[in-house]
Amino acid sequence: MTIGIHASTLQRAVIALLLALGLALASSAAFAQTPAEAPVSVAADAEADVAAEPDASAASSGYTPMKPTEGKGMPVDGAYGFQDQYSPNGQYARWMHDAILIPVIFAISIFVLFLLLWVVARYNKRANKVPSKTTHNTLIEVAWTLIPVLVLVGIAIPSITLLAKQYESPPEDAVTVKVTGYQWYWGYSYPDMGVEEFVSNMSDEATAKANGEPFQLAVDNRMVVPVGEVIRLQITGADVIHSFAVPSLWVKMDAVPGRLNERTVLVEEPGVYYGQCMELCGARHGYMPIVVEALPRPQFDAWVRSQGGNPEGIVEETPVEAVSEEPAGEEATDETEVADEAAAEAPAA
Ligand SMILES: [Cu+2]
Repeated sequence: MTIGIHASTLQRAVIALLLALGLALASSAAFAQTPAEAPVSVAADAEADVAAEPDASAASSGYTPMKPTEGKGMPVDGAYGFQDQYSPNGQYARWMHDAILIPVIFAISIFVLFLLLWVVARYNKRANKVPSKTTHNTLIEVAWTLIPVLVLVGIAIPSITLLAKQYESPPEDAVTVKVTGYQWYWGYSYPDMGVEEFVSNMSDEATAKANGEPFQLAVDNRMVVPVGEVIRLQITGADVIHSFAVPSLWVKMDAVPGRLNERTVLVEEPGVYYGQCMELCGARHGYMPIVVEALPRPQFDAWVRSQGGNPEGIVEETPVEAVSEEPAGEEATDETEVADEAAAEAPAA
């Protein structure tokens, strides 16, 4: 009788353990999968439309918006976990998640489950008529203090490394992009290259489809960056707090009014990368997507010129004497204002 009960308890324990193992294996298999090469029929259909689309300014400037690659830089149906990463920080973060965090979590969960089942099976009233009076065991106490500490240190090292990488100062020649969140669209400007702020709004469904882009992620004017170069993102908000986030580039930074938050990003491959505002910012929060288009340097330069900027950097302001001849206009720069103030103060002295 006792043996019968014992056996069935063990049987249940083994089944539970097998189920847990099955679950663990299933999810690690899912993590290992890369998004399958989805059919590109949508993109292919749209290619002809876009090629036929007349775009005089693009043609003359040498810049044509790049076609997105299906499944790259965008969410994939039925997928979970991180999107494929196209920046060094993103790849490091994904490696940390897949190779460290997930195995540690599963190992600990399985171990604790095993201990629980073992206690249930071995130390119940029927199996263990005379309970032990043990209260202390130095070896076990040292082990269950030290081992968790070591596990946490093992996680903390790559975690703090990742944190530090994300906040590394950009090199001096980094391309600066100022990103401003508005209710409910984004504005981008390239102050060092003289590209004035332009506004980026969500495309309507017909336009997005025609361009082979995912609806509600496509925009009319993209943020264009050079590939393989460090980009200095200066992010702020104009009205409320927004959050600039592109999952496949491992970028997420709050856009706070009155603050200039900085993040760097380096895109390793040319491509079109989609993101969204990730701070609840009002009624149309869900409709202010972000599109980052990474281009090789020559195409990027062509895009900068098409926006009226100079990829070599803007020429320094004209000397003060040349400026002081002109009456202070509405578009007076800081320097002319300073010059005017100096001129006004001079006779009084
Ligand atoms: Cu927003």
